[in-house]
Amino acid sequence: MMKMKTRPVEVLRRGHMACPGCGLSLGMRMVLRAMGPKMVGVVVPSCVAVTSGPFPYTALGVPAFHSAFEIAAPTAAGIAAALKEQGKEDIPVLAFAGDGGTFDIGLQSLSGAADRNENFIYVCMDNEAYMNTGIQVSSATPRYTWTGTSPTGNPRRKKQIMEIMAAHRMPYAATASIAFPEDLTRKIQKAKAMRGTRFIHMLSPCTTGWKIGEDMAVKVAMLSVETNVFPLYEIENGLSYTITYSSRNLPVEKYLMAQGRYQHLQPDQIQAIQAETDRAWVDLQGRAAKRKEEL
Ligand SMILES: Cc1ncc(C[n+]2csc(CCOP(=O)(O)OP(=O)(O)O)c2C)c(N)n1
Ligand SMILES: [Mg+2]
Repeated sequence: MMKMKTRPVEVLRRGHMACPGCGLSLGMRMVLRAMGPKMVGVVVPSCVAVTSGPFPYTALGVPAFHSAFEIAAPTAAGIAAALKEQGKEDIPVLAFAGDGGTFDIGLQSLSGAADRNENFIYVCMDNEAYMNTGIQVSSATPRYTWTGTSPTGNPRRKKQIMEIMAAHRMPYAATASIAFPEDLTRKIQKAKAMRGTRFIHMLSPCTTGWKIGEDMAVKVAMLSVETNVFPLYEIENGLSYTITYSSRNLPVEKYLMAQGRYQHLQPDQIQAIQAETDRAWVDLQGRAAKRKEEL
């Protein structure tokens, strides 16, 4: 008998409203596929909401609540509490928000929810700027990056959101990439099997804001990992670090020069980004090694 391959259930439907080649919508699709159709979603103003589509249409094949920009986390916490009250604790709640909605305007409400260890999964789709409003700097925008409000390059450094989340000593926090779907799927499934506040940080290449071709989102995401600009790792209980993919340690220039938003960089700026990336990578390896020593 011919072996039939079972196709995964696609929770993000066809005909969504994202730009062609959007890395964020691909990430949403992978996350939702890993979650499966039995869940409740939360979206807030961002490209996540654009992808989901305007009322009365939706590309999300699950019930979802479109909340306000600054309250993705408490909205998810409230829905989880209501489901518990109804005896439906087997239905997970997952919130999507952008980097602006997470690193900036939603940070205090996310921190409060994580401090209370509310029961939801939070996925930050980080495209490193306020994209759907026209490419403005956020605190997730890396140093020297071109955006509409940093035309000569962002003078500030990227906020270290994983360190902030780890400081809450929450059950689970992980980075994930659309270029590593198996790692991403495993992390979502692991998070789904846990309880309490779980945080996923996903770098989401944006064709428009990063000035890359429609066929480049996955390649650029892959280069972010292989250059250690965006390492793949997870943190359990805020303390136990595990690197989940050994990168090829490629020079950061390969990642930077693949994108229009970095074409203005001078050699000394590329060197500074390389040095900072190296320092962060050594620091991360140290944290992961410390964990092994302790076990
Ligand atoms: C309180 C509030 N302020 C501002 C806005 C306008 N607004 C909607 S989406 C958005 C940008 C969102 O940026 P980000 O969270 O990074 O998501 P992205 O669009 O990049 O996916 C802004 C400023 C809003 N909806 N609500
Ligand atoms: Mg953004």
